[in-house]
Amino acid sequence: MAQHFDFSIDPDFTEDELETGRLLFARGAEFVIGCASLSQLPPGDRMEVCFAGRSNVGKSSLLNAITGRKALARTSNTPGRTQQLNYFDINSQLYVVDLPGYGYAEAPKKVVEAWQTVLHGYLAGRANLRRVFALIDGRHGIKAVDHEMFDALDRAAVPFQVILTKADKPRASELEAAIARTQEGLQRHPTAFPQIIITSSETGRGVDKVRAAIARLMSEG
Ligand SMILES: Nc1nc2c(ncn2[C@@H]2O[C@H](COP(=O)(O)OP(=O)(O)OP(=O)(O)O)[C@@H](O)[C@H]2O)c(=O)[nH]1
Ligand SMILES: [Mg+2]
Repeated sequence: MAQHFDFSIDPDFTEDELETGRLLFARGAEFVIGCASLSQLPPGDRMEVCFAGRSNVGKSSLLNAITGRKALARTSNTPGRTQQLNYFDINSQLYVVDLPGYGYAEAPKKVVEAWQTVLHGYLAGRANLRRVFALIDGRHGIKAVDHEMFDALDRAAVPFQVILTKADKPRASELEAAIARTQEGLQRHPTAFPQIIITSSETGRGVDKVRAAIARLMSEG
């Protein structure tokens, strides 16, 4: 019998946890290195989380939002712009990694294949990677390429948590539908974390919860 998972929306954090999250990122972030290959990764001497998702889903924008820095990570209207694993250091305690987007149809096949190798090698092999934040566009919900990525995470037993992005764009009813489809789609992924965070880098919605979720992970050691 298939197991049934409940995916709750917008986890509750205490005031203390939200404050801890705010403080964690209050001193901003520093760009460390952009890695084009696995041999360039910095030593895994601290906790690490990463932002993964389709091209243009809003990974770099969310990183800028949680660090309160408008142009820390480069954002772009041109999909596929982030071509490296971009490492950001938070207080010498934590790495947040901005990953290159996947599923960009117009990228040359060779480029796509090379990236998949790097990406999958990273996701499966990075011992200090505690959680992947899997960003999904709040207008569309999970697509086939996202399922492929989630399957890879399931196989590598890397826990991931879904963050819906661009929540300012869809109408309320469209957002509700995308949430429902996402909850449904996650049923088949045993390594999905059972809480979904709804965000907008434009309005700031949910940004405090992303910070608190990362701070909670750190407090869990
Ligand atoms: N309305 C709205 N637009 C957003 C939001 N987040 C990102 N965008 C826009 O979406 C586009 C892509 O954002 P990025 O943050 O560069 O997306 P990305 O996932 O890093 O893209 P790649 O690095 O190419 O994979 C930019 O034009 C952003 O301004 C949001 O919350 N609301
Ligand atoms: Mg980017």
